[in-house]
Amino acid sequence: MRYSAGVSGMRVRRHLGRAVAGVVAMAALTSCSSETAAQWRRFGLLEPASDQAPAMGNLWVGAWIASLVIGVLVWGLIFYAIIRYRRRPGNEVPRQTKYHLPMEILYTLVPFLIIGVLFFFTIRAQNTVLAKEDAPPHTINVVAQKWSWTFNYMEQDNPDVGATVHTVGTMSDLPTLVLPVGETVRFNLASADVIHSFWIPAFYFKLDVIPGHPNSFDVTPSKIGDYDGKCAELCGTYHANMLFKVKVVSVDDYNAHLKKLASEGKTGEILPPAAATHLPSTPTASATKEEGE
Ligand SMILES: [Cu+2]
Repeated sequence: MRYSAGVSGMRVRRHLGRAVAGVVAMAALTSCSSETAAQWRRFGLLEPASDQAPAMGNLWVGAWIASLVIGVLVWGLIFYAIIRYRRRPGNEVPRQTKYHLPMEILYTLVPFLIIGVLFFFTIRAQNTVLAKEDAPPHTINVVAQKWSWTFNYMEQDNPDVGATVHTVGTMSDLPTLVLPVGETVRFNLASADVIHSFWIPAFYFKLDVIPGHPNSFDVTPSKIGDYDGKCAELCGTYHANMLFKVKVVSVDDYNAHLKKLASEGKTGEILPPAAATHLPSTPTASATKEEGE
C-alpha cells in the first residue's frame, strides 16, 4: 500500500514538473518583445491610431480591471466557503442560513451598483467617440456592398483637389481608404444591400452600415501608418473577405492621392443601387451618380 502511494506520488511530481516547465516555456515565448508587453497592458488592443481611441481604450481596460477585482473577490469567497465549511467528521452539513435579509439585500444591490458604474463609464465613452464637429474639413461617403467597399471622397470644396473622387473595391482587389493625419473626417455610411459594419480596429471604433438608415461619425486619425479595415457584421457567404486597407498619410499625400484618382477618371460619387436604397436622406443628393464601375 505504502509502496504504491510512493510511486503515484512520484508520478504526480513528474507531471507537475512537466506542467511547470511548459508554463515557463510559454511565458518565455509570449513575453519576448516590449510591443507584446504593451499590448498586454492594453488587454489585447492594438496600438491606438485615432484621437477617439483613448476614451474607448480606457473603458476597455477599466472594465477588465473592475471585472478582475470582482472576480478575485468572488473566487476568494468561493474558496473561503469551500475550505471553511468543508465536510468534517461529526459535522456533515454546515449551518444552513435561510431568509437572511441583509445578505439578500446585499446581493440584490451590488449587481445594480456594478451595472450602474459600467453604464456611467460606457455612456461617457460613447458620447466622446460619437461627438461630431460642426464643419469637419473632410467628408467620405462609404457604400458597403456584398462583399466590398466604395469610398467617395467629397472634396469638391477642397482647393487642392476640387472634385469628388472615388475608390471601388472588390474581394480580389481590396480597396484602400486613404486618410489625412490630424484632420477630422466625417464618415457617412450607406449600404447597398444588407447590414454591414464599418470597422477599423486600430481606431477602436465600428459602426453598423444599415440599409435605409444612414449612420455617420467623425474621426481624427492620429498616427501615420498602414492599418486594416473590415466588416464586423456577418453579412453573407464572403463576409470574411470584406476587407479594406487603411493608409493614414500627411495632408499633402492625401491630396496627392485624390488628385491621382481624379486624373484616372475616378470622379463623381458612386451611390448604392437605387432599388436597394429608399434612404430618407441620402448623404449627398446633389452629387452625380455613376454606375458600372
Ligand atoms: Cu459585410
